[in-house]
Amino acid sequence: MRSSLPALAAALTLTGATLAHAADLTGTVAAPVPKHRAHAVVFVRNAGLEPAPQTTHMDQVGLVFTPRVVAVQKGSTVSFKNSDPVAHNVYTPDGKPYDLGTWPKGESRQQLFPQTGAFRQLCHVHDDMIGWVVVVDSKFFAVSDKSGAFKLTGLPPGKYTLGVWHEKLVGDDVTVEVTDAGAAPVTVTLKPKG
Ligand SMILES: [Cu+2]
Repeated sequence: MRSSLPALAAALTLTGATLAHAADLTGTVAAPVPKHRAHAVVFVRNAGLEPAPQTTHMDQVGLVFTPRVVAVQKGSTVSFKNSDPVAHNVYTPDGKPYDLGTWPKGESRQQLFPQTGAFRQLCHVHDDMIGWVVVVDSKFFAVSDKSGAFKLTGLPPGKYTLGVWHEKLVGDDVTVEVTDAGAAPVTVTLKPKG
């Protein structure tokens, strides 16, 4: 083991050098009512980077879409799982509407999201269930937690415009700068629509 330590140290140094120019941007979403700090999607509007679509998961647990809001990059897939002992359905009336059908516990169905926008996810079996898939044209995005905190990871140095989406509120764009030294925490303020 001892002989491998220099190699390990070299590898760590290399990793550090590779990541030195990217920074994490932390921030907080502020809202007039504390409960609305959560589930805001904060995203970089102008990163200008290669797309990197992924598969993201949304579950149905205890008759609730969990998480309530998922954000994905345009071209990504969302896998909808049913974890309840009752059948659930997933459909949206938004954008190009779809209905994925109804399926039992333990099964999943996938949907591709090729267009940007905010798409409600609803269930024909349970009228009060609602979740959101928010599709952004960006590789840098985050959903705020209960306290309003969010983190955009791995931003290269540069000036960026942050946009925000919330199911009930709106917010102005915020300009931020990431330098080799990192980025100052940012506050994104939500306000009532109109
Ligand atoms: Cu349901």
